Amino acid sequence: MGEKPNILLIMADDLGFSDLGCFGGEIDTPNLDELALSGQRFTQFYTNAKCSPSRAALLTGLYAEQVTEKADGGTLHARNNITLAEMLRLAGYTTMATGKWHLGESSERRPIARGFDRYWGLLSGCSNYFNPGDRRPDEPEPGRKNDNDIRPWCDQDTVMHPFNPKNKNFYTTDAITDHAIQFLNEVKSSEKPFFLYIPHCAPHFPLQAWPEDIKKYRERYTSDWSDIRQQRYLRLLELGIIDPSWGLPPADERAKRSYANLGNHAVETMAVYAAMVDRLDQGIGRVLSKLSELGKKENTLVLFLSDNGGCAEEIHCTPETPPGTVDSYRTVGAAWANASNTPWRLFKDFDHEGGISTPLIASWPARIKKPELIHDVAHIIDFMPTFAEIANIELPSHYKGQSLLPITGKSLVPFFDGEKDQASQRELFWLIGGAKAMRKGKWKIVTQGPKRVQAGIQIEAGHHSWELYDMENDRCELHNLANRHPEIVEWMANRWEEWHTKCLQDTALY
Ligand SMILES: [Ca+2]
Repeated sequence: MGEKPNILLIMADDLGFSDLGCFGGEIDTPNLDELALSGQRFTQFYTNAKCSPSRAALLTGLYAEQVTEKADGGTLHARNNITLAEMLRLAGYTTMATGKWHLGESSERRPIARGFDRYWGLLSGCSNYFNPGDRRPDEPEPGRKNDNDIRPWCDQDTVMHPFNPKNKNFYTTDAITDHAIQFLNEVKSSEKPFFLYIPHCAPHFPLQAWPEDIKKYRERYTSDWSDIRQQRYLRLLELGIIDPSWGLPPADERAKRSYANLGNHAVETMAVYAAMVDRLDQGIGRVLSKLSELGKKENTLVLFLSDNGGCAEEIHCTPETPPGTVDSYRTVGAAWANASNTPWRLFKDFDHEGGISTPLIASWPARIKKPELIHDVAHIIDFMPTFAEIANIELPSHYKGQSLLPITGKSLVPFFDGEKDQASQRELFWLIGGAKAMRKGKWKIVTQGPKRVQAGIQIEAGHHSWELYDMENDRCELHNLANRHPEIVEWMANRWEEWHTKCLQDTALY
């Protein structure tokens, strides 16, 4: 291999499986579509079901349960793991990040302490897009999740709390894009390869977007969520991303209720969501243009994914104010999220396919020569071995005097080179707030967990037991085979328990 490639890793937040044009969506995403058509689209790429666990797994190559304080979120421990940035720094890379961190706010857990040379962004989970800070003169109070709920931002290692942007035209997605371009300019003459991680906040709630972007979409969403879902399903089939034998699951039971609750804000809600995705794509276009302008496009691996599936939470803190503006704080809700996650069942916070399936795009002109769909199973823990391989470095067993947990992910490089791994029997595991899953080969066991409220959704007691699905023939999880194959369920459930016990041992030191 020649010079080490640059790595540009872009992650959306709460983007559904079929929101992009190149994954069947009706939202305008020309820049990501072009990237996809010149590279690879992975159709069975898995994340965790929620923001923090996905970020922990992405950055460490380990399951979130091995490296975080609690399984459903929290912070990334510094003791048993190395981050992508720390590893790539050892391999001679300049390491930069801009966007949402969400892995801890204390000094030893912030990006600069975890291997990044440069950082600017939001430390916590979400924030007002137009004004993350204090109310500005001549403007209404910014919409917030709770009163006085102002989130911490960070510039290098200086925490900004509150962060009061000086620019009156501040918009989070644009600001992240601007910082990404600034960071690229800083390395334009450098001999060193770079790693630039851009974890965008969009389209995570609150629903806020520029009026000119929203305007494009009002007409498009005069069709309701179920029509949009049907249209997406047909395009996914046409694109060859899904199998016609899987069918389209019935509409989620929460969706009709959610759509009715949106009332006369129903169209505006999805128009704003689409505008957020549109702006995200525009920003990615600007970053990719900069990469070309600097003559670095050819030998840069660009990856794009979402951290989890579309979000069904019904948080409408400003029920009278339509979504979109600085003073609103609303979510897209279960109806549009059901469309967003077409064709899968369920949502963010669930380990069914709607929570953990992401579109993944990989482009690397110098190495990925054949544009194609990759139907093999891969997982967010695979970035660590992938990046180590292309950076030509052995994964260390120790770092800063601590021994590191062994990596169980698999490099994606063979896929980039056109190899197939259809017969893979690798085991993958999930746990989120009571929901559990395991995948091995074609089999997947999954539960919604014990009776409780998850992501604002009531989980009934009947969902406690394991379901079993044949993912080759039923990836939409419509035909539970648990009663037909109890021995498979039992074997996999035991494997899940062994995995979980091992995770608890891995974190027992904390
Ligand atoms: Ca997320």
